[in-house]
This record gives sequence, structure tokens and C-alpha cells, in this order.
Amino acid sequence: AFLENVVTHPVFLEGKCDTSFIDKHPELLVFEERKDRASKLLNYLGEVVVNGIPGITERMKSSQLAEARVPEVDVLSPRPQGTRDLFRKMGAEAFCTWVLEQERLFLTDTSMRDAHQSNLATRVRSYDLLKIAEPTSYLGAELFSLECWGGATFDVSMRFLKEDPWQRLHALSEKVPNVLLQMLLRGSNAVGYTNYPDNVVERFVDEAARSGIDVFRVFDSLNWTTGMQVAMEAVRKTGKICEAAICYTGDITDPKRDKYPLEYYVNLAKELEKMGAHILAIKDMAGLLKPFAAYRLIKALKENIGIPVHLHTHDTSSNGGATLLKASEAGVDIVDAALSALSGLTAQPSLNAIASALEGSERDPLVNGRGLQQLSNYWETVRDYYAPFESGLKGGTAEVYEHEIPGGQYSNFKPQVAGMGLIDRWEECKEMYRKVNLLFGDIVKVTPTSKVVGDMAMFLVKNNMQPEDIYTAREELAFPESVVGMFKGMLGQPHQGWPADLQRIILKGEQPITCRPGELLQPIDFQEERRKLEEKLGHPVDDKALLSAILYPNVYPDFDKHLQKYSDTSVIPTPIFFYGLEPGQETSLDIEPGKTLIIALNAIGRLHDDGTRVVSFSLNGNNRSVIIRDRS
Ligand code: BTN
Ligand code: 3PY
Ligand code: ZN
Repeated sequence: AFLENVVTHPVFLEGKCDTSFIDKHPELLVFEERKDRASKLLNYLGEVVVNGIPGITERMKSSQLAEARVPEVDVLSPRPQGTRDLFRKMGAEAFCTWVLEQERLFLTDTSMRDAHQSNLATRVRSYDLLKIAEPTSYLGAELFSLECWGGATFDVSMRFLKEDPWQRLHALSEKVPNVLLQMLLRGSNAVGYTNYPDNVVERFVDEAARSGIDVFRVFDSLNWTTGMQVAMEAVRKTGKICEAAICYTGDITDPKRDKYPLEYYVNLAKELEKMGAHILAIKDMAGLLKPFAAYRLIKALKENIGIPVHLHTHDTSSNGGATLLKASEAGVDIVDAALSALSGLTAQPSLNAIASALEGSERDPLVNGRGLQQLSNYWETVRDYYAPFESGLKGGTAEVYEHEIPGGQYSNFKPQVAGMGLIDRWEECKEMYRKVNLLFGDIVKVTPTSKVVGDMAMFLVKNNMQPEDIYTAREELAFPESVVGMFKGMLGQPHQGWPADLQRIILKGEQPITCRPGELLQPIDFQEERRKLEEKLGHPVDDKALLSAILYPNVYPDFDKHLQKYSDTSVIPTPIFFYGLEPGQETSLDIEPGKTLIIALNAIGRLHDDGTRVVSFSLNGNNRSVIIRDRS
């Protein structure tokens, strides 16, 4: 900090300092000096132009990325009433009865969560979401809901995007007052990868409800309903909509895959209805539900339960659209789809296409087709900003019926495989994923169990082993931590239990648990946690920050460091946030209502002997420079 004070000091920068410099300038020893926001942001912009940002190897030219056109809507005209208005008037039960009575097929738009989680490694920033939020509230007013939060977005926004997930939710909720906002909640794993104490799950749900979430899709990564109780109860307490999800795996139309037959799903659905679900979701996270299977499944569910049924699938095989149409024919109430520019591949089928296919039929979704096209056009331009995060998949692949990798995992598994130095063996890794699933007893694979299967697959490929080698290995194997935890029972219990021999080998004599992991975890003392966190970070934290830190104890402090050093960088347009300004290029940042910074990059200075460069900008017309360490 001292050095930083010296090298940014104007006297030093003018080269006028001698040996008395330090004595004459006591301010050099004041490290707590609050830099103003503009300087912090300039430091970020300097950092990106000199060093780039981690995870992006192919740097695009931000000047060549077009600014996305936001469709014009008359924001002074009355906003069309939507499901959120109705839900607020009616409450959860009456609202769901109303849903059941409608003939039309309701559509949930997943563009703001699952579609970018699946196709763009969850990297879409609040900047791009918020710019289109208000137009979406007008042009998409007839949608059932916007899935816009939860799943991997919570982690990725702090870890990689350096922005606050709560702030994103608040802003979306303000800009979309009329359409239900939906999130994905991983039961006792909340928005993380591990089990949390019950009071953390409860606090999280409460805070999310107060921050704007209306529909909570709750699932358990092994379809273990015991693991869903706490979260479902917490949602019901808030008065919001409890959508309980069953994860779909296997193939109900294949008599050889008899571990998960139709009755398995029907029984689970009845149980979740009894547990208080307002809506039942079928969560087909990998896109394994084939069209004719969807027809049978939805028919059976509609005959056996009395709450609306909401279908979620992925288009990985390219059969996703057909699956939704067959489900519609069988009477499904609501389906998930994504705006066309973000749809397909490992994400959801195209919302625009489904809407067109059903237009004029008795299940016409009654949406604004032209409006939705305009929204998609916006996303088409925005998608280019995220090119480095595309999975490389060029078209649908029926291979998914073999490997069964969830859509939301696919675009993350590939970089993980690359990170392990195994990208040349990508085909082998996918095949190993399939084999590991069978080794584990053919389990439900969805976050976090899907990550465990992926970890094990990479472990075996890395060690040049086949699954059967585990039984004959002479030395003890150091299995990935996630694998040990899952076999210990820390993610709950799978249908028909774990393969006993394998469990013994993996646990090396340790006893597994069969109770709810949450029962064994000490409740969090929030007051004490807050005290520890504030001490660690050196400043006060609010309830939401505290929750973020409890859920992500390693990620949060790094994110906080970024905030202290650079301030809130979510105000930077995406091309510039990822790829930096080019000399001569200008940008404007709205840092708060009525306060705009016009910043242009003038020059990147030569590399000094001490390893730094001076990056000079103009800030609202005045020259400003920052010193950046070149880490190349
Ligand atoms: C998944 O694969 O579980 C869904 C995508 C989540 C990606 C995030 S990125 C950081 C963290 N580490 C992982 O291995 N997955 C999550
Ligand atoms: C998530 O949990 O993030 C998922 O999308 C699971 O499908
Ligand atoms: Zn999904």
C-alpha cells in the first residue's frame, strides 16, 4: 500500500521527488485513503487493458462489438398487467387454480438464467440483463415467469463477474413489476454445492423472497424428498409460490432402463403435492425426456395430481421442441423455453418457435410474437460479447442420451476438463461420465451430484483408470473430496441406495450417514458470523452480504476485495469489462443516477524497469493516469 501511495503521488509522477519526499509528504503513510470511485474504475480499466482478465484467453476487440439495440417501448404508457400483478392480488393457491383454468400454454422465459448458464457458462452480466429488463416487462408481459436467478448465477456472479447477485435481483424486480420472477433453488444446497444448516437455507429463502423472487423451483439432486422439506417449508412461509421439482433421468419408454419407470415419477409427484407444492415441476436437466415419453409422463401426472405441472427441458439432442409440443398436447400447464437467440444446443428450446407453432391453436400461449422477436434480436447482439464462453457445440447431439450430462453443466465441464489438462481427451471424458454414472448405480445427475460424477470421471481419465480398476487397485486411491462426501451421505440418499461395495471402498471404513445432513450441522450463529466477517473484511456488512459469505466463504472475500479496490464494476459495458478499451476508444459509465463518467483511453505506456506501465485516460475531459503492474 505504501508503494502504491508513492507511485501514484503527483510529485512522484512528475519526477520531482528527492530523498526528502517521504518526510515532506506524511499522506504517503495514510493507507486508508478512500480513493474516489472514478479512480477505482480507472484502475480496473487499466488493469484490463494491461493484463486482461482471468479466464479469457482469446481477447476480442471491444470496438468491433456492436452496441445491442434496445427495442423501443413507450414506458409512459400503462404497463400491461401480468402474472405478478395477479399473484399479488390472489395469493399462491388461488393463483395456481387460475393457472389450471386457463386453456393456453404458459411460457417461462429462461433467457436470464438457465439459457445463459447452459450456453454461455453463466457469464451474462447484470449490465446486459438490466438494459433489457424494462422492455421485457412490456413486450413479454404475457409470459408466465422470467427465470432470472439462482442455480449457478449466484456463484458465478461473485466469482467471475465480480458483481452482487442480490443487487441484480433488486434491480430486476424494480424493472419488471408485472411478471413473476422465478429462481432455481437446490434444496438444502441452496445456491451452492454443499449442504447448509437449516437456518441458512431458511434465511436465504426469506431474503430472496423479500428481494423479489415469487416462484421458487426447489429440487434435490438425488430426488430425495427428505432433503427438500426445509426449503419447501421455508418458501411456503414467505407466501410465495413453492414449485417442487422432480429431476428426470433414464427413459420411461425404455423397458431396459427400469430403475426410473413412470410410477417412480408419479409417486414422487403425489408425495410432493402432499408436502405442500403449489406447482409440480419436471426438471429434465439434461434433455433426456423424449417427445413420446413426455406425452406419457405429463398425461399420467395430470391424472394423478391436482396442481399445475411445469415442464423444464434442454434442447441438447435437438428434440426439445418436439418434447414441449407433445407435453402441451398431453395438457402440461407451463413450459420453459428461451428467447431464440439464446435457445437450442444445451439450453432450452426456442420460445419464439413454440409460440409460433401453437399460435391459433387451443393452446395458443397468447404472447406478443413481434415483441419477443425484438427481445431476441437484442440478445443476438449481446451473445457475441460472450463468445469465449460458448461450449463449441455446433448443433444438437443425440449423444446426450448416452452421457446424460446436464445442460447447465456441459459448458462448465468442458473448461474444467481443459483446466485439468485433459481437453485432448474430451471425448473420453464424456464417455467416462457415462460409465461413472453406471458405477454409482445410475443416479440422478444434477448440481451438485452431476459435479461429483464429473469430478470422478476426470479423476479416472487423469489416472488412466477404468471404473472396474477401483475394485482391484492395490494401493488406496485418493478419491476426489466431493466423491467421498457424496458416498458419506452428505448430499442425501439416492433411490435404492448406494452400491454397497463401492461405498465401502470409497469411505475406507468410515460410516455413512442416512439422516438429513442438515440435522447434523450446527445452526449458524448469524451475529457471531457477522462479527467474524466484519473483522476479517474491516468494514460493516449487511444481511445479504453476510448470507453470500456464509454460502461462499472463499469466494466472497475475494469479491469484496475487488469491490474495495475497483468499486462496483457492474456499471462497465460488457465488451469493455471483458476486453478493455482500445486507444482512442471512449465509453460512458452511469455510476449513479445523474452521475456519468466519460472515459477515453489515451495511451498504454511503455514497460518500466519496475514492471509497471502508466495507462493514461481522459476522464470527463481531464487527463488522468494510473500505474498498472504488467503481469505478463
Ligand atoms: C455445474 O456444473 O454445477 C453448473 C455450473 C456451475 C459452474 C460453477 S463455476 C465455479 C464452480 N465450480 C464448479 O465446478 N462449478 C461451479
Ligand atoms: C443448477 O443447479 O444450476 C442447474 O441448472 C441444475 O440443472
Ligand atoms: Zn436446466
